Amino acid sequence: MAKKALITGVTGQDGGHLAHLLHEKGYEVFGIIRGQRNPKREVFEAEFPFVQLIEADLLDTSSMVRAVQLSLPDEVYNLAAVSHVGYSFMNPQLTAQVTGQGVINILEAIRLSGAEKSVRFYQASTSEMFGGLAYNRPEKGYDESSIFHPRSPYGVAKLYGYWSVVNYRESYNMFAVNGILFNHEGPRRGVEFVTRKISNAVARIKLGAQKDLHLGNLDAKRDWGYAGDYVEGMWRMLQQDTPSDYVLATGETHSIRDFLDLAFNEIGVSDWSSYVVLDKAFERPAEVDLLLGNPAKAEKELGWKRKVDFPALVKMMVEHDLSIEGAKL
Ligand code: G4F
Repeated sequence: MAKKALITGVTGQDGGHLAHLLHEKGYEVFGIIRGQRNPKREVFEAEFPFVQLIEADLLDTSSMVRAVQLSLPDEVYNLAAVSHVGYSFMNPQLTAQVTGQGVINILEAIRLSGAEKSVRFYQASTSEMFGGLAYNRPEKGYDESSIFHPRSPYGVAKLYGYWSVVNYRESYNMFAVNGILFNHEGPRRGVEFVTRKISNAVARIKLGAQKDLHLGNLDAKRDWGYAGDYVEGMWRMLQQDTPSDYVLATGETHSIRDFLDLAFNEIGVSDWSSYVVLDKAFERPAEVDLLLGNPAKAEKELGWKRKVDFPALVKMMVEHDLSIEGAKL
């Protein structure tokens, strides 16, 4: 019989990649969709006709119980969150409820359905739980034993979710794991995130549809991988004999300036300074200056390794945006 998976956040970047991966692996895939007449539904159904959508909301545990009872999943992937760090500063309480408390709600929904012994649970934890250079950065990058020091309402809420997963594993013997994922990008990324904002703007500048690009802190460094590689790691975590938490990362870090160099290079521009406008509106009250992950445990125990490197990622994103933006003209 086909395995069944339930994905929250299925309409997001990782949800799309994961739905495709699980479908290819022969899973019956269920996804949570939020809200009445969600405008994303039509577009989503056109690309993912194989995903059975269930209307529910992480903030409403009874609806999550219903989703678990309807889908009877073998695996649950909690990818739903208020996921934009900048937005979380403007909406800290909503972020706490969805990104933090939401984890408890779905874990409780699994327990209330009596499925805590049969379901394997994946929690989308994040490198934003680490604080950056000033906060205990190990030589080889952050790993599973590094100290946390979140620097945003988003990071704080994710840390609550992280410890909730550990607590449910220890208290109820649940197969529940945290994937501590460093930044992962690609053509499915929303334009509110810096990589896609840049690739999209570069394409539009090339096509004459945009003049400049407003950005905040260009000196921050991130460990950027390709989202398609990372969902494979999520799945592998749930196929292990025993539950454990894993860092997924590339082991390299690059600045926003590095991303700009490569992206503008794709359209033949070597000096992007006349296109980029520094704009305080995109700076954050507290910044994580540097993220570098050490994926050694995942490489050893899961046999996972990223396939797409940084230059290939930037190229993929700019080429994609040139193609979709070109088609709009
Ligand atoms: O692309 P970002 O918004 O991603 P950020 O904050 O690193 O968070 C992403 O990765 C996390 C994993 O570490 C996830 F947990 C999280 O959900 C999300 O996917 O910003 C990256 C960097 C920051 O330092 C930001 O200050 O880019 C800097 N930046 C500079 N100008 C900008 C901009 N970020 C955005 N979004 N927009 C700008 O105009």
